[in-house]
Amino acid sequence: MERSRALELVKKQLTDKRYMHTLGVTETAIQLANRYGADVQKAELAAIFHDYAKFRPKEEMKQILINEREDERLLAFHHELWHAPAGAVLVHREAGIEDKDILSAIRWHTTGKPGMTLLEKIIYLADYIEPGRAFPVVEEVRAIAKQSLDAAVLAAVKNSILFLMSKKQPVFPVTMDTYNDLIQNGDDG
Ligand code: DGI
Ligand code: FE
Ligand code: FE
Repeated sequence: MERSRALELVKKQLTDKRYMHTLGVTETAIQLANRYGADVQKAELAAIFHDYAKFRPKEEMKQILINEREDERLLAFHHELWHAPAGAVLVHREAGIEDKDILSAIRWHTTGKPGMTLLEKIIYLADYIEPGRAFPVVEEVRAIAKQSLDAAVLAAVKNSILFLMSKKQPVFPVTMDTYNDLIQNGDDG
């Protein structure tokens, strides 16, 4: 799909602020794909569509997770986690994206997963460090991203978990699994 067509489809789904975030993730994902040798067109499309389901009604997302037999543990966790797997389903269904690599990068962009592919890592990280992000550790993670993709993904996962813990929020098991996998199997663990 053409970039312009993808952006047109996504813009209708998002607020202006979230659309700006999407443009930031897209530019960052393209840079990371170039730096780390990923498919640039897949990175671009996955980034454009990554938050496609962000503003879908909770009930709609819940039904999708049930009908598509997604991880049932999600239902006991915050609905913020639902837009990633629901997004993969809806981007396939409504935008006609069939590429498994792209859909998988969308599906895992919030929690990560053990054994992430290059494209999954790029979308996860681009979401965290795009230019619109302004939390305290983001500069540090941006700097690491210039040196090592795995080290930067690990820093992003670690800081996400620390942030959730500092707010007394539960951490989804897959987020912890992602952290453990990177620590035990990553190049920089
Ligand atoms: O959609 P974005 O805001 O661009 O970013 P995202 O998809 O990475 O994260 C969406 C939200 O999900 C964010 O507010 C933090 C939350 N989140 C991420 N991992 C976990 C989580 N919430 C819980 N409870 N547990 C997690 O493991
Ligand atoms: Fe998201
Ligand atoms: Fe996002």
